[in-house]
Amino acid sequence: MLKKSNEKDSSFKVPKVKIEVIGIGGGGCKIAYFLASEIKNLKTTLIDKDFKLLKSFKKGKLKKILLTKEEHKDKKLLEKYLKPVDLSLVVACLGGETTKRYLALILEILEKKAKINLGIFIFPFAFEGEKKSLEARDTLKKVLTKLEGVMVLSNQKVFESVAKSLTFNLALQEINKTLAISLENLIEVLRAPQLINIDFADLRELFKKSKGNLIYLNSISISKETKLEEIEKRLFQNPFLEIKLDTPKKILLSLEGGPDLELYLFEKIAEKVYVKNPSGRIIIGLNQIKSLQGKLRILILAIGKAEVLLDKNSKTKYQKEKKLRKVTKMKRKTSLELQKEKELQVKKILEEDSKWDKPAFLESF
Ligand SMILES: Nc1nc2c(ncn2[C@@H]2O[C@H](COP(=O)(O)OP(=O)(O)OP(=O)(O)O)[C@@H](O)[C@H]2O)c(=O)[nH]1
Ligand SMILES: [Mg+2]
Repeated sequence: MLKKSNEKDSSFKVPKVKIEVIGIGGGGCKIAYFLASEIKNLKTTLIDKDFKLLKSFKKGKLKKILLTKEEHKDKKLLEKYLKPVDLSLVVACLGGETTKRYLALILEILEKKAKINLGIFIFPFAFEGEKKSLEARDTLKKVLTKLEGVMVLSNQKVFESVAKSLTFNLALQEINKTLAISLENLIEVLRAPQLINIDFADLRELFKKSKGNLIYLNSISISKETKLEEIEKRLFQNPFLEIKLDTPKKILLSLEGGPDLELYLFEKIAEKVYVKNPSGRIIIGLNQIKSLQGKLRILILAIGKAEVLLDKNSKTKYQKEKKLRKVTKMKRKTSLELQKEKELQVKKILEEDSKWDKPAFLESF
């Protein structure tokens, strides 16, 4: 019989992984604070220049770093207060000023302090303007090689997928929630012992000697009766990711179910993931959790090249949409003109025909 993961077993201890979430700027701090409230025992550091905002975060054990806006002072402050960890999750909104000014510096310090640095970056809304979009892309390019991996989410996509009646704040909370679900699952998998274990060493193996990887992260909880095609669709369809991963280089897959879970289902799901990456490496974790009776919880962390982000010629989505709007406008204008031309032609024919008794358009019948 399989051993239950939540049973205490002193002979099977996983070394404690030191994980810290670091929020930068207003948006980054808000998201990091939310993650800290959702995920147990998560070290949290909030970095911003806005004293009032930092003060508003009250619950839990938080480290707050108030930037002075004097770069040399801030560098010292950050070097002093950012402590060594195994995994740092750096959250920032790429459209923010603080992020633009400080992200690179913070990552340079973190490169020396954390074994793995993962960036969780939010792209601005399209309505914030093309300039913001381009700036966000520039910031991303500047910092990409300082991180092992980056996950890029899009505020714009939230708007496309939530109910129109939702208030602005609630809509933003949706993205924060989706993010928290995936990260919570990842952190749990790294921390808790499993039947087939995924641990921090596997994460290191995933990012071994390579920086600037693009991350696809998703976690789903579903009934084990769900059709395989539906599971696959949901697993590979995180609606908020700005950039999709086409051909993953390496995949980490964690499958968890209740004591009633049949092994063949695990095999079938793993197979679906395997075909996405037949020549690459897949690390699989397996676990049984009593509370997951009748359910499945699947986590996927895939990494691939982030070249798409660095391509100078690739236009931002906003630019593309703008171009599309122009083309549509042109087409509309042309079809209107055509309509007018047609009407004029018909009028002409009718005028011609009025000279005769029978209208021309009846002749074809
Ligand atoms: N997903 C999400 N995005 C947010 C949230 N709060 C703000 N943003 C986004 O953050 C971006 C602005 O960046 P901020 O981090 O607030 O700005 P900043 O870095 O503090 O710099 P300043 O502009 O000087 O305040 C915009 O694109 C917002 O849409 C949030 O709670 N969730
Ligand atoms: Mg701010």
